[in-house]
Amino acid sequence: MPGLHPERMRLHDGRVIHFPAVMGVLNVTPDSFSDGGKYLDPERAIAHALEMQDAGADIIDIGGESTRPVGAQAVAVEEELRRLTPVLRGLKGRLRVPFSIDTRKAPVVRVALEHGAAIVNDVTALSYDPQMAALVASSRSAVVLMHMRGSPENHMRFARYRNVVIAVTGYLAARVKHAIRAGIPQSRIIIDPGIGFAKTARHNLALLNALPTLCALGYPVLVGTSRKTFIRRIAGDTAREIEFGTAAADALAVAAGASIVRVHDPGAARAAVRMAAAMRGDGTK
Ligand code: PMM
Repeated sequence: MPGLHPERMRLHDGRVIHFPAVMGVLNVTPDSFSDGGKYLDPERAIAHALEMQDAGADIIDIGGESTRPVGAQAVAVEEELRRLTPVLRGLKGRLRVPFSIDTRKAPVVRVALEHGAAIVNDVTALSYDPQMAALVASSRSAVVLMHMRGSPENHMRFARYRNVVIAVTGYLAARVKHAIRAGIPQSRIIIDPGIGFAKTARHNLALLNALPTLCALGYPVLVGTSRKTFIRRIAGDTAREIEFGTAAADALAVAAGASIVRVHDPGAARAAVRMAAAMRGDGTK
């Protein structure tokens, strides 16, 4: 099993992601929470992925279906692929850093893998599409298993817990077991508490405070707080307040043991993450 604070992950193509790492978000969607519609045009999406790479993103997370925490609309496989394919094609040979595909659907993963995806980011932790676990296992890609309740369309109805930390930790432990049983190696599994998914601000804060408990499961932990509603509520709603609030949350998440932060502004996150890693004693990366 990987150590408490894993230092790196080796991908199936031999590339290595050093932790703590910054994952830059590319939403090729009309309706994502903070950047919906901005990158629906393939040329703009491609340019933005390359900008994020230049700004210091270690991974680019590409998605064609919004999973925003307030009532996202389900998208058919054909539409998801129509949005993603020109972007994946356009990035071929230009993206040096690995990319993940943010989807819950196996047919979308298949196409992304053909275009070089190294990580599958499934917000349903391999529970939505029955073919997903076997596909991830056979492709030897890494996988992000995220906690959510309900579906991206209705999850806020399920934001009630006796103890959110115990619920999320137990769920992720069970999904890890499922992934391993399907043949996914332990060394390619990443877990994620799913900040904002079926969670109120109080739940998000409890989980961020409990990151050492999640890290104790022994897998790299990914945290996605970027521009989410609870950041806006706490830090303020101007662009600067949202960005500083996100950077503070990223730094503290890394200080508490997170291995990957998923963000819209990789430049800001990189500085915050480097600082936190240095203060945690990991050197300056
Ligand atoms: N958040 C969003 C989408 N995908 N994937 C993972 N693994 N973790 C997250 O926290 C996460 C995700 C929603 O945010 P966006 O609409 O700003 O991309």
